[in-house]
Amino acid sequence: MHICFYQDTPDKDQWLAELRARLPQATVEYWTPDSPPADYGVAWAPPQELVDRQSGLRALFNIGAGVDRMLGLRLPPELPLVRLDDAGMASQMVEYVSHAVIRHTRGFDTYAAQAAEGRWQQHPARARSEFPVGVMGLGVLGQRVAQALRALGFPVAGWSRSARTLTGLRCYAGREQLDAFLAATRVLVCLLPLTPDTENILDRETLGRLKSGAFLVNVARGAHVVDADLLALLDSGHMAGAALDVFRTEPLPPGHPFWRHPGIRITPHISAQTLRADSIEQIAAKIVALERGLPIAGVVERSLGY
Ligand code: NDP
Ligand code: OXD
Repeated sequence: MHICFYQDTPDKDQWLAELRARLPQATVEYWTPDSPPADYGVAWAPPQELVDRQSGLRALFNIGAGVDRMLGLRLPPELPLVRLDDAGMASQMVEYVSHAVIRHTRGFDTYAAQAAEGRWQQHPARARSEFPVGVMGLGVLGQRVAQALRALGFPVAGWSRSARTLTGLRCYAGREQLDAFLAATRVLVCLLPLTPDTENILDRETLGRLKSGAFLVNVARGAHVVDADLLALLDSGHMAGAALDVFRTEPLPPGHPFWRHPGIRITPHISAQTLRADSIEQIAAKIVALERGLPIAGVVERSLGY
């Protein structure tokens, strides 16, 4: 069995070594245009040339949960594309979003600013019921985040494409229920995949439907948000702030107004990082299953884009 690997990151040699150790029966090579035909591809953001030259792949594994970049390539229609399922990302996402929400709802930025001035001043506590949370995307990550915020005592609703029933969550589905979901939400968490249906979904109109003093946590993809609309709503006071981990252009360009906006907290796409050991274990187990003719989870529904 031959596996071609591609990921343009400093730890690519460790990936190769650990894939080889986990799959000793396989030949695992870093992909180059001269690589021999492989049975499986394991890649993050590969060039089109890899897909074009490796036309005999039995499956292509995406080293991430979001497959928008892979689907930006011309892939053979019948090639199974497999995403990472959690692989250690859900608990990181829970930590990141819980931190962002609590930092906002407890006013910790205000206290940090006061401490920097040496000022001792208490503000009235605010009830969690003042901050109804809405999680867009109730998949592998969104469900875990929604349940964690609920366990922290926030009222939590969720929105997905198909109707779902989840304990303790008010669930909304489809475009026809989007307005009602937004109107009931003050803290909006975006955990949608980026697809033609969800690109630019967070614009002046949708964000404008949130309860006033809204707060956005975007940990999905930058292209979900219309940047100028978010800035306008922050400046108008309709939105109280945003925690943004993902951007249309990454790295976020130095002159982008998000960097300077006092209501925006920025992190460099780290809310849930790919964990090498967990990811290799998951991918290798799926390759072994495929070799045995068994079904695997995480195969992308190409017609839906996620
Ligand atoms: P899943 O594919 O498991 O879940 C996607 C969810 O979004 C599902 O609930 C799905 O609905 C819903 N959805 C999809 N399209 C629509 C639509 N048009 N309208 C309403 N709901 C829709 O994804 P994950 O939870 O694993 O990951 C979500 C995204 O998070 C990834 O695609 C990726 O972009 C991002 N991500 C970001 C990371 C970071 O570090 N910042 C790390 C990892 C992921 P349904 O339930 O009906 O299928
Ligand atoms: C992913 C990501 O999609 O890291 O896994 O953004």
